[in-house]
Amino acid sequence: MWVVIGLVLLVSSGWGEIVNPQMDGTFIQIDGSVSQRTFTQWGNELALMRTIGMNTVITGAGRWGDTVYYPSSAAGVAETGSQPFEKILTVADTTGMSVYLGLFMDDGWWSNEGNGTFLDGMASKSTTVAGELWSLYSTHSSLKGWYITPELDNWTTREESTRQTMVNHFLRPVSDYCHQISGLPVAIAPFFNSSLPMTATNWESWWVSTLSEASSVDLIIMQDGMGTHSGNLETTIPAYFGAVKRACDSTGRTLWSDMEIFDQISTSPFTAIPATLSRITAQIQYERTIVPGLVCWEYYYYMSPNRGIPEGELYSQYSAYLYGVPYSVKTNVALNCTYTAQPAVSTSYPDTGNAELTDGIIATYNWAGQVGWSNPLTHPLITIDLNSSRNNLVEFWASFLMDTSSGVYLPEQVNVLVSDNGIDFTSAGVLTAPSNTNTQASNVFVLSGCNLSGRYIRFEVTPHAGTWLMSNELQVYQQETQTSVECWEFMTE
Ligand SMILES: [Ca+2]
Ligand SMILES: [Ca+2]
Repeated sequence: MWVVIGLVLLVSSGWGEIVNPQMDGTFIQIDGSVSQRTFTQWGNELALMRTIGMNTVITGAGRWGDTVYYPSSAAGVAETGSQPFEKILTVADTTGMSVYLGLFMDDGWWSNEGNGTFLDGMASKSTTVAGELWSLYSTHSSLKGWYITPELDNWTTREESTRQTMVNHFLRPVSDYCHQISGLPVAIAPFFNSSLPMTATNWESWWVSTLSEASSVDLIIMQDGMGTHSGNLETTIPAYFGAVKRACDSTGRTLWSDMEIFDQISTSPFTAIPATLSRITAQIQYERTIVPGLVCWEYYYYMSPNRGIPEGELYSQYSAYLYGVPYSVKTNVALNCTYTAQPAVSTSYPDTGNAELTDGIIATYNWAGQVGWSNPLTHPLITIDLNSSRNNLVEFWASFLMDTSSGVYLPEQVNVLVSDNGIDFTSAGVLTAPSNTNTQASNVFVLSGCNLSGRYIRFEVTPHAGTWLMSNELQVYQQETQTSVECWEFMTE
């Protein structure tokens, strides 16, 4: 059993009422591209979030380094974007959502957590951001709190003197200032790494000291580490969440989870894909037994239908789970399957391990992840062996890099053919190019609405004449219909 308290709202939609445990909101990263979104786009995005029961948005930093995402009069900063905070707050006012605004981040944080002078500078910039955001946006009814963006962990400030320097020169002055100007709650989002030697027990007393001294920090939103694979629902999450929960309880603070809904594929560059629905429902059902609030990291990048096809697929599955309606699960049955390619791939952009086209990674503007053909005069044929005959094949994806400034163009046409014996192929159809193509990005061609069977799947690509053709992923989806919602074993214990 779990008890759902705090943030949860029931939201009506065409599907009735939410009947299963949910996430309450999300962080929203603010970066160069997200900051450009229009008022209409934010309206659509927040409406989609409300449909899946989200009522809380926590934005990324208003200032990162010298880049600001709102009109600032601070010296030496450059504003980018089209005032995302103003747009998010305005939409949230009308939809009854709560917004926490992120303050300031500097990449130097990671090497200066015990440097009082550096931290004084970060505190000064953070309070300037808070003051400016308050004077710009305090009239918005949806503005409900602050998010101090730099992250704390169970290692960097483990020494008592370093911890005190961080509290005295940064955490306490910034949180006190936010309380003083607004009276609104202040949040932070720490993480743990169980491979580091500071144990959960020692971290508990670290938090008791820190929260006792930084009395204006109200809300701890702890990263669950499930996406980066440092979190585990049976070991590390009970240990570290339990420790911080006890510290919060004894100091009168609130603990929420920062629930990771991605699955990290590689470290450098950081690459991640949306997590599976079954993992996400397991996180929700277990973490709800510990904390009253779940916000995810993060909705737009991993779950928004406006972001891309895999993200939209997770949104659809999650919606069906929430409302308890039957839904279809589509599985990429080409994942890690072997394939052949003709003509041979360019040695300049090789196919490392002969595996890049089915490794599950849609490599956006990552040259190493591409499989390239230079001006191929014959149409490349890539034939995937699914290992056995599969039925209910409903969707085919082919992802291509476009970078016109480097002579990399999207194909003219992509066909799919299927075969049971690898010799006789039948045409299955033509993939549809994306309606909005993006240069210096991957673009996914899709053929959907099929119902095919076969063991060998061939993609026949007609390149744009005289240019580079670069593919990074081919996927084949098999559909199964589920008739009941996910039910995880923790629920019945
Ligand atoms: Ca790939
Ligand atoms: Ca490659």
